[in-house]
Amino acid sequence: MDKFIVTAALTGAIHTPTMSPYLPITPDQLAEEARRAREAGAAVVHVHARDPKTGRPSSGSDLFGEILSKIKNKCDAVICATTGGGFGMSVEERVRVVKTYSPEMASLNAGSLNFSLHPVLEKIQDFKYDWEPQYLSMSEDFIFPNTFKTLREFSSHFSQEDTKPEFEVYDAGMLNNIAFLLNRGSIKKPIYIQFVLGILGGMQATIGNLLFLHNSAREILGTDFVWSVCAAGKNQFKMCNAALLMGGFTRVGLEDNLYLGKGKLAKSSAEQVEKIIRIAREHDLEPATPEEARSILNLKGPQAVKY
Ligand code: KMH
Ligand code: ZN
Repeated sequence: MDKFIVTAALTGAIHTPTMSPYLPITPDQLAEEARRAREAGAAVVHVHARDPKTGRPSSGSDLFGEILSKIKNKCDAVICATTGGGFGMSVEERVRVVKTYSPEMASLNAGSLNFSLHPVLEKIQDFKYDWEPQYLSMSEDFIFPNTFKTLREFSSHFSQEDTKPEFEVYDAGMLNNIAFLLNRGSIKKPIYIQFVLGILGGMQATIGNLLFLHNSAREILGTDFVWSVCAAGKNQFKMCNAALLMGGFTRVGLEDNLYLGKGKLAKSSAEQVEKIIRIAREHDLEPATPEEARSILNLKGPQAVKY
């Protein structure tokens, strides 16, 4: 049986509490959601921190440490911590989780882009918290900064901690950035790429775009990479299905998509994990365990983290 890695992105920093009552906020909720996603077949959980009282994306280091250790105590999934953080966080705030807690893996956004969610304000008027409309509205004027200086500095912190970068690639130019970092010796092969589609500011979540990005990656990186697809919004499962047929891995979770199907809110990321595994088994594909994912991704192991 071929094995594929399922990542569950539990909460993120783009959806806000009013959008779904199922969005996990507190460290205990995140640890429970990680356990459920692992039980459903996810090998990796991708996590952000949120203020436990208001659900606002947070760069609080102690908070992130509490989340990481609670997840580690509840399940053996690989933890991929975000260095993307939330709208408006400084690069120092974003990368602190790697320097402080030395996770096995963390996201490394491979370039800058407009990254907005402001149109959602046309659909929701009453918010639970004042910060929500302000946060969403500021995203109209937000550029997600990942300059070459940031890429160099982040790569250096990742290699110092032996933290595996999951390169978030939103468009083809970012593949060139990865090649640049390889040529400079800032990073080393094999590369792990998360193709991120469907974000307002990035490429649309279409099969044509995924094929284009995959072919571009092959041209630039040869075959020394493994990859996954993260599609935000309603095309999440279509794109994950395409990735399965292309030999890629899949990312689901409420960070990227709040729904299980048309008009039906997902009650947990675990429900989405179950759905993509059901689809995969129709193609005779089995989900990798966390240990298998560690070997596929050359991770240092949970004993080497600092949380
Ligand atoms: N929110 C996803 C679209 C990160 O956390 O560094 C991209 C992401 C980036 O997960
Ligand atoms: Zn994220």
